[in-house]
Amino acid sequence: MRKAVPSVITKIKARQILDSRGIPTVEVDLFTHKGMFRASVPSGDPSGMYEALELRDGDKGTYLGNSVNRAVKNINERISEALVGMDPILQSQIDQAMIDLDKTEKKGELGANAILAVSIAACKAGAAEKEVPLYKHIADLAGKTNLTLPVPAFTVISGGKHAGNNLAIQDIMILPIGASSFGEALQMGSETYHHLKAVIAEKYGAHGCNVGEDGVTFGSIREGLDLVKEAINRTGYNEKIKIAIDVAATDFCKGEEFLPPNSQYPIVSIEDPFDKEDWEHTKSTARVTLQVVGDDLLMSNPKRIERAILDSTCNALLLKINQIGTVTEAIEVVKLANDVPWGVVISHRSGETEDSFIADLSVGLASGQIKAGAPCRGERLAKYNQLLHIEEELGDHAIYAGEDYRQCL
Ligand code: 2PG
Ligand code: MG
Repeated sequence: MRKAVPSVITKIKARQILDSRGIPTVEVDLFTHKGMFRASVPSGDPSGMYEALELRDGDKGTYLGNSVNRAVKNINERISEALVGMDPILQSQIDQAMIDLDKTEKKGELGANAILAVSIAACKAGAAEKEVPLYKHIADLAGKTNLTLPVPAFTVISGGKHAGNNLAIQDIMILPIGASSFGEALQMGSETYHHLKAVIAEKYGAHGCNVGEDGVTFGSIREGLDLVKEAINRTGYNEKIKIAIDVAATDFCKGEEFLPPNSQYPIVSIEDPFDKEDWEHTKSTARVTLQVVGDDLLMSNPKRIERAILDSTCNALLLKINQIGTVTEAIEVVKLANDVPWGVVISHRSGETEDSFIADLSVGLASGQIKAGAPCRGERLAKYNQLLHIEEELGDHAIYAGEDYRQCL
């Protein structure tokens, strides 16, 4: 319901903060007559030339070249000048104004980190202006009516670039698809995680457990899967918890087939089984019933998503909002995936902040799945705990995606 005096953006103030890896990132405070709305952006290992560009200062003497003072300045001067006076409800107009101001394909002029921070803050302000929860505002923007709590993909073992161990693949995750609510799924994830710590400590001693960038870290693929299977057995949830893996093959193999030993393990989802430019091998995944998630393959880029849809090179989209750069464009690529229909995983980055925006995004877009790391570390739990808040707020209307996690349209 609109008021007699519509609220407008009155001020935008950005600053540099540090992310969960201790690397600078952008935070913004956006003001309307309703108050102040804060947002910050994540950062990950860059996947390649098709993703939106993070603007970093490159001065090796300051934060090893990673400071984001130019992106902050772009918000405080150019973006602020363009957006002050705009109605925060008009998300697509706000995002388009920044795209027009930037004028480059990959948002390298203002920085995708600058643009996304403002886009998210404006989305929060838009929800407040309408006096609805953030997830509801996002659902309205996307034309969705079926608010749904996603199945969480909890990272329980990290490898690859995210950990200092010998495990080639990047993540082993657990999906509590048999839970009856998000709250129960979080309990299952936490219990499995703590059983896993005990299983590893019994086998290798306490030094076998480390906390990696997204969660716990560990050794070889089969060894890792056996440990996770044993931890799930100890919880007693067995059939209710499935396994997903992120191979992140670009980081370690070219043109080689990675075959998950899914006959022995309850693996239901596999991410990036081949190098990101290996479209030929990836085609072989079209025949599988397994969920094949495109992360590095797609880079959340609409052109690559369209190609993958035509070539049937995967059957699920991993959406990393900072690879695309605005809330409006994130909604559009999810629509592309929904139309196929593909599964949709809303994803965090390895470098995160306490901002829980992706939790609301996953409910508003009814993505069915969220990947936000281990059930430990504050910046990961910020997302999972926000989903608890949303479930509580929705009460009897709360729907947990559960076994429909791949086709939650
Ligand atoms: C991934 C993500 C999250 P990064 O590969 O799925 O784990 O990693 O943010 O480093 O790209
Ligand atoms: Mg990945």
